[in-house]
Amino acid sequence: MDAWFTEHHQAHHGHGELIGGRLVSGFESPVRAERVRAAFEAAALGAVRSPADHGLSPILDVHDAGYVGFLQRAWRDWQALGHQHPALGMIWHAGLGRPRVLPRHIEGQLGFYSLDAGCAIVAGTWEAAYWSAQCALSATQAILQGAGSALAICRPPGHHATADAMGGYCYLNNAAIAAQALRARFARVGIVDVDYHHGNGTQAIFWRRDDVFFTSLHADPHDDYPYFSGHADERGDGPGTGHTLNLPLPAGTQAPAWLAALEQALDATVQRGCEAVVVSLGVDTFERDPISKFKLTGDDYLEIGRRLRRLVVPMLFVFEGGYATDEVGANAVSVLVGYERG
Ligand code: Q9C
Ligand code: ZN
Repeated sequence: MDAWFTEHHQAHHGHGELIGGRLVSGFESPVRAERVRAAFEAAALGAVRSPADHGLSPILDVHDAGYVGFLQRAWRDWQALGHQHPALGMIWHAGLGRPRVLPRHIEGQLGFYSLDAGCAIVAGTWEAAYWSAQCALSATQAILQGAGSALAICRPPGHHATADAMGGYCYLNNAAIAAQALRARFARVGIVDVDYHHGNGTQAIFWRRDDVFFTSLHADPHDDYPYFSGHADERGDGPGTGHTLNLPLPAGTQAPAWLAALEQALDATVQRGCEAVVVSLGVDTFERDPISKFKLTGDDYLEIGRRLRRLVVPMLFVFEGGYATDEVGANAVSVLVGYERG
């Protein structure tokens, strides 16, 4: 299995996030991707490659053009006001629904295109997000050309980004962009999201579709981010009804309960006849993750990889969350080692 990685991710750095009303140093830091790359190289699973430039078109197959244009010019517009500090997306209250009219002012646009205040924009945010998506697209191309598996070491992550809004450290939805591109060859594509947090952005993108099955194991949204989606009764809408499967789990969940839920997700993925699968690979389910409350151990990630072998279809791993910087590389790569070597 080969991996796609680019140094462009480092351009997105030096940003914080608002927690409890205070701006703190960001958990989603450049070292995360570096650790995954180093662990992948140490495991000698395959080559680490630089992504080709697949352009904007496959991104616009998933994302709103107005939103993409905003991401491209947000830092310039923000800087033009004299600001040197990161621009932070504001919160619009979920109960009020989506804002109706796009404001002209950059401050208003930051709110219009944000789900929460977890997404700072710095000078290199667009560069990093663009190339993160290109990693996913290059790994996708390998699968389209016949590879059995591939890894996209994406940073920033993607699964909280909707078609037209950033959220939860995510700007472009790498897994959704990959799944959409896989549709060129595979009639039915599955997305198995194992990140600690519900993949609300991915769910929203495919909510009304029957050609992409989305299933997610995550923290119960009563208790954890993203709070407003991921409940078990969310199953899709219209033609997409039954093509979303949410498996929320309580704080403190350990491997036996987590793996039992994974089996349910895999059963459903097989049952839907998915011909290729994207794994949204977050390892913030780890017992020492600083922002999460599940209790998976290092060895559990090998077992997750072994269990995924049951899906005998091409599999694309897309890196998402995981904030225990000392272990994030080993944990993510253990999933791949379990998958490749059993
Ligand atoms: N008390 C991903 O894992 N809120 N995003 C953290 C901590 C946002 C996580 C608050 C978490 C977003 C890709
Ligand atoms: Zn997460």
